[in-house]
Amino acid sequence: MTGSYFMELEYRYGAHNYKPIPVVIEKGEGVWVWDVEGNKYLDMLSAYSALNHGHRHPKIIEALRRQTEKLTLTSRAFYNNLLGQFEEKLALFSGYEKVLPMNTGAEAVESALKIARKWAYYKKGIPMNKGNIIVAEGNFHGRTITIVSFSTEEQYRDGFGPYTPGFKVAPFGDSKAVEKLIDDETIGVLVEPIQGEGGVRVPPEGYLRELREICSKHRALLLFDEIQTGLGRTGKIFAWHWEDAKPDILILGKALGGGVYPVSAVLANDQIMDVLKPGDHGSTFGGNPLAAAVGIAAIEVLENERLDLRAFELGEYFMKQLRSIESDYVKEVRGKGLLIGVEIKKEYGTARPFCEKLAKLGVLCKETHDQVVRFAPPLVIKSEEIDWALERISKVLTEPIQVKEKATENSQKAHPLKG
Ligand code: IF1
Repeated sequence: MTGSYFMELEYRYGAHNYKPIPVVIEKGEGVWVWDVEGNKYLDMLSAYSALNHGHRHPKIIEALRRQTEKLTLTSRAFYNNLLGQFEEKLALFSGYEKVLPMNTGAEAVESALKIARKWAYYKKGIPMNKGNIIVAEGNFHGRTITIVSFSTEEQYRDGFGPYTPGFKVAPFGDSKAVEKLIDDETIGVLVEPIQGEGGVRVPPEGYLRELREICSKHRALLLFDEIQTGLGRTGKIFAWHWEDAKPDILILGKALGGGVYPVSAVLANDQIMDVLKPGDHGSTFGGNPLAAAVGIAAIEVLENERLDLRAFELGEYFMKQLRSIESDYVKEVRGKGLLIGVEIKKEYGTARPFCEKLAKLGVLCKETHDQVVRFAPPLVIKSEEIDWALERISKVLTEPIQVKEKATENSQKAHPLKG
């Protein structure tokens, strides 16, 4: 069966909310994946950092397999013997007293917002239901109605109102603008330490630390969404370590599931987390024994293989090599650790054709925000494999291109196999 069969099938029966790069993957191992026609690719997207451990890491697969032979789901109506072990592991590893286990990133963000709001009304004394939370322009925290309510990206909001009130937006990277927005009803500040979807935007140095100071000064909560930046990706276990700016509430997801299972969590200390009482919040699948087994293994692998250090060292190397490519098309190379964006100058069209060409040469990556090619390989990648990718990236960034006029037709509706 060729790839087009499976693409047609998805197109026929699936909602058209994506326009994937036309590669149909059927097998993955480590940093490599294979398509249905047997072609091999280096995965430089890693499911947006959910595959920090690489595809099917043996220790994680083993933990998953072993747990499937004993118990997979109980719901939180009962205890299971794995959950407490996972919570202990994650709490000690992250430096927080309490863990709230959820499944997806958006759910964890929603949960964090609920906790922050409840803390503000019951502990800080903000008048009930009057609080506001400050977020950053260009944010991406998920797709629920509340989360898209404070997105600044029109497409993510359009048609999904009415929107949830209670959010204010400050420019990303500008701590003074945040402080100006703080008033007596401010609950807290929610940001990504580096904006992923926003185009791999690294804030000016000091931003995270200044936000920490501002929040402490005004008794507002600092919330970091480290769903994408956490667990080694930026060259530190958490991106907040770069500036020693510990948030009051830390939100994790993606790689917490070791690339095999959705596992997310909210972390906070007792005095914040204890606003949740039995019945206030929950999830059928959150904290299930399979998720807990996988989560423990994911953290163990991260620690044992020092994936944070790998990201640090290889990220420096990769970024240096990318910067040394003499390309007319590149406006900027930026990032931290192995979260790297290559911005393409507007006059050379969007980043998409570069990603498509790279896919043809065996390097999988994905554009973000039209102009940026994002490289975020699994953290288990070796320097030879980075060199293998660099050869191809260098070719695509230096060979002549045809600049196409921007299509006027709505790209979301275009057939994936045509055009
Ligand atoms: C898609 C983007 C990345 C996230 C941060 C929360 C979530 C995400 C910082 C929600 C999710 C994903 C979602 C995925 C593509 C991807 C993405 F391009 F859309 F923005 F990574 F950059 N916070 N990001 O990055 O987590 O509920 O999805 O588990 O197609 O929407 P989720």
